[in-house]
Amino acid sequence: MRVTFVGIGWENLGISLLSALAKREGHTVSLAYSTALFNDRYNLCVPPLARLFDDRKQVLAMILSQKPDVVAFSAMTSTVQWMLEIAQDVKAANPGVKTVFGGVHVSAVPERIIAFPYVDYVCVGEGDIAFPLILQQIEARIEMQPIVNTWAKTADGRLLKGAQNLFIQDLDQLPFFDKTIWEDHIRIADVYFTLSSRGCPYQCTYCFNNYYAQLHGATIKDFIRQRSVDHMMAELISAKKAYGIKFIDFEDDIFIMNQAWLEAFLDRYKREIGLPFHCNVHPIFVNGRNARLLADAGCRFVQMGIQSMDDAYKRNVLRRQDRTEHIEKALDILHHHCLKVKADHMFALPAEPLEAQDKAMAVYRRQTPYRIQTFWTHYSPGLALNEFALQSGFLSSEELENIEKGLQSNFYREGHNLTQRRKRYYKSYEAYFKLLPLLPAVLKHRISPKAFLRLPVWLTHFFMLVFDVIAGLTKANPDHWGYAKHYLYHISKALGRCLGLKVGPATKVLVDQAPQDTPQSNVNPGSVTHAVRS
Ligand code: B12
Ligand code: SF4
Repeated sequence: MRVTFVGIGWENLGISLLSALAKREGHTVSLAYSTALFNDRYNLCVPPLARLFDDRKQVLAMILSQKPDVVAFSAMTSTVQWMLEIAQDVKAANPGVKTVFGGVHVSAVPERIIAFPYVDYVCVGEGDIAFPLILQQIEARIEMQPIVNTWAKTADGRLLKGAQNLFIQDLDQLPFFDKTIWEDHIRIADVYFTLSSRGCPYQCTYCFNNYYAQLHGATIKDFIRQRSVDHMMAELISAKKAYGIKFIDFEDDIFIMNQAWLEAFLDRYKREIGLPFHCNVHPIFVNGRNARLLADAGCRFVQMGIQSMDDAYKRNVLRRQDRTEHIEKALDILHHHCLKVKADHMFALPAEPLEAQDKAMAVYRRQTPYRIQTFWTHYSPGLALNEFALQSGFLSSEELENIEKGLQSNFYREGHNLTQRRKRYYKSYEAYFKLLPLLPAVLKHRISPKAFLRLPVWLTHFFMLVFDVIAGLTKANPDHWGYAKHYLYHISKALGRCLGLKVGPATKVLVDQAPQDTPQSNVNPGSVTHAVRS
């Protein structure tokens, strides 16, 4: 059967994995990809340029030209609206095609997504077992039976809800991520995305783990899973050969969660891979030993969530377990081991005292991360933070309903329902936090956010972008360079297309060996170890 995944903006590891699983079952997989230039739902949103490079029509034409039996979408809140529109167009052009939706947004509000007439299946939670079964059912054209983790519409309009599986426990039974489908579009060698684990021990109220962990009725112990060192290493060795990768980005929520695993992995990684890499850490898990081992194995950059420096707010509203003392200690240790820290910081959190920004400034001045990555609070479905925001008047139920339906997705560089005064206040701190890493020590106390308060918001925003780009590029983070090269590649490809010139694929394959070849690729979906919640 022919399956087309629809990708937007960046590589999506959920798609990569489901593609490998579909291929394992003998299906033909292709990808229809939107560059979403200048509206990538990630960093850049410049509407006039986004309109200029809009490739929606091409994506639709690409999907239809592949004559798929199934079109599959992996949706975040930032992308679901666009995907629903594409699904509608696909169905209008070819009503026989089945559309399947999954991903974090869909898992939070399956009832909203299945309600759209052009959506046939939604996957709630993990799709590793469900997706191959959905394909099997569509292919066999048999009478529809409920499928685990899946809601489906029957021909006569009934809704069939499958049982919610417990989380798949043995990640080694899964194939490697299928990177081959991205080769035309993503510069895989620049930054190789991967994951060793799933799950997080915490449930911060603004994070998807907050509801995802409870989806399958599992305990936290069942939720946190990790691939074996062998399985992880086999993927990296294969990818290094196939693509000549230069830098690895481990996107695990907390890469350093399991000290024993980390030590065994880093020992082999250092000897057999030896490439610089990036990973996510958590202040509570940082210690002298793991920081030293990370640095020794080639880790150059770590990303650490800080979000707010108001301890009481953080504990009571965000339910984050770390305190300022953990953060200061972690920054000390990481800097001592020359690990460059990218700190995640949130603005416009509902009812957070304004002084939280001054507390953060004091810490950032003392222990300046190489980059402070700022996020403006947005509300996505399923979060416990939404309840708080509703009760405290920062969010209306009408807005939440629109967000859940994918009709309103505020971008992450704006705030939600902010007064101009508040917006200006946050913007001035944002610009200052972007500037801090560039300032010599003597100027850190001399310049303050007040310097930006007098400027119009748009100018402060412009300065902030400039500081951010300078910090990213001068600190030689492959992440930044990778992002810049990604844009350059796609802009030249678009221009080339206008001029009738052909631009080659984004990734050069060195060895014709698909990195999704897994040591144990003959597991069928029905036999994967799992338990069904009654
Ligand atoms: C890697 C990552 C990124 C990467 C790659 C993004 C991408 N396109 O995949 C980068 C750094 C680019 C990124 C950027 C952003 N990210 Co991000 N990211 C992640 C992260 C850490 C891992 C995602 C992942 O690969 N998981 C592993 C795969 C295997 O799991 P999965 O995707 O969930 O897929 C499984 C199931 O969901 C299901 N499934 C998924 N899709 C489908 C489709 C079908 C048809 C079916 C049947 C099943 C199915 O089956 C899969 C296998 O079990 C997650 C947090 C997390 N731990 O998941 C955040 C996360 C997805 N990101 C998030 C956000 C908000 C963003 C940004 C908007 C933030 C920002 N401004 O920077 C941007 C948006 C970028 C974009 N346009 O896509 C949020 C999304 C919340 C939401 N409700 O939408 C998350 C959940 C983080 C969080 N703390 O809440 N991100
Ligand atoms: S620690 Fe990070 S990944 Fe874990 S729940 Fe909190 S925000 Fe999410």
